[in-house]
Amino acid sequence: MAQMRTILTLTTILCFCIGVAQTKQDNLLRIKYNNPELQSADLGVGLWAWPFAVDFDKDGDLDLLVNCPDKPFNGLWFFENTTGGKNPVLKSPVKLAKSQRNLQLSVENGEYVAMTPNVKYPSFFKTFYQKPIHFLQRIFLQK
Ligand SMILES: [Ca+2]
Repeated sequence: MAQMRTILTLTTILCFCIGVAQTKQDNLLRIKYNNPELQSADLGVGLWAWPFAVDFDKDGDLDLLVNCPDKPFNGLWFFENTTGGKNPVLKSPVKLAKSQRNLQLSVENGEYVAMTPNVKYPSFFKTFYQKPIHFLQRIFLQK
């Protein structure tokens, strides 16, 4: 009886998820690549690109940083948000630094911090990959 209840619950959850996904998909409009009706350009960086919405220039709106550890545009790229608001217009990218695989950003004490596996880069927007803190070394030093 418990197995039957579990199967029924899982089936209900699955149907709900499919229904929500279908509803969201129906509201989306696919924009054709290189659409001449759009007054914008396509944004392409490269393989395995990883976007971060952050206020890099500290002007109050979210800019776009894209980390691309592969080809053809290896690097950490800054797309400045020039308009703010819900439909931002981004400037052409500026390369800020080299890329790192598995880069993640977070905020610590009001400042952006970057991390890769076992390494933390404090004050990332000022120093990028300088002054890394290796977690394994810190653990060994504390023994
Ligand atoms: Ca900004």
